[in-house]
Amino acid sequence: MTTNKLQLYSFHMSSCSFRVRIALNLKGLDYEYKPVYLLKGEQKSPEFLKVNPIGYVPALVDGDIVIADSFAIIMYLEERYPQHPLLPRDLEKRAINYQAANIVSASIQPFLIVDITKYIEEKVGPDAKIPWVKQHIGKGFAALEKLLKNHAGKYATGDGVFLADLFLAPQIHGSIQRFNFDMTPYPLLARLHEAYMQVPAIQAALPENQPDFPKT
Ligand SMILES: N[C@@H](CCC(=O)N[C@@H](CS)C(=O)NCC(=O)O)C(=O)O
Repeated sequence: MTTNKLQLYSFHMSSCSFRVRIALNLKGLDYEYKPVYLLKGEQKSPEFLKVNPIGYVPALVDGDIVIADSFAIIMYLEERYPQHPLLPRDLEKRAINYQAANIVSASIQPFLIVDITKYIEEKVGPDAKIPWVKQHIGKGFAALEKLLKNHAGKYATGDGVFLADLFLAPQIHGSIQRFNFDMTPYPLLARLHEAYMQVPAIQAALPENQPDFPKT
């Protein structure tokens, strides 16, 4: 049976799911939260692989439409539910949003997923994981700091919350929370982080505010 309510397959700690949760909140879209407990390997279950064959969260179900990958989901939401546009009208700023989002989603986050960090720990050594993680976050953050210098306002590309912010907020938050990452060399990103923590749509999307966040 198909339901009209949107469904989001998500894990509270997943930064990729966090991006989509922010988009849904900004657009005021109600959704059913379908938890996929990554630490128990539920993303590799036969049922979930039917939803997303690569076994990653997030995935969105909208009626008969099933979409996985946070970028694809956010662009779908943007076109299907145009309220609170996630892209500025200015073409240059729009492109900067794509660039910043892709630095996070292609050049930082993939290096931090459990399969990769486990491989580094096993093949290179147990002490290699944290330097590996910090090197990739630092490389991406240094680029973002330079890229956004001439574009930022209150948020990454002006005074509105746009696509770049949906990718930056979870990445900065997770880097600080999970890896105790020092933001001192990245003053612009540190300032954006402070601003993000005041945005209700981002607060509601934080890991600790999700139904699958552990109670104890
Ligand atoms: N490009 C994908 C990446 C998805 C992804 O890497 N998801 C992570 C959580 S942020 C995941 O499901 N990891 C499970 C695993 O590594 O087994 C997206 O943006 O949605």
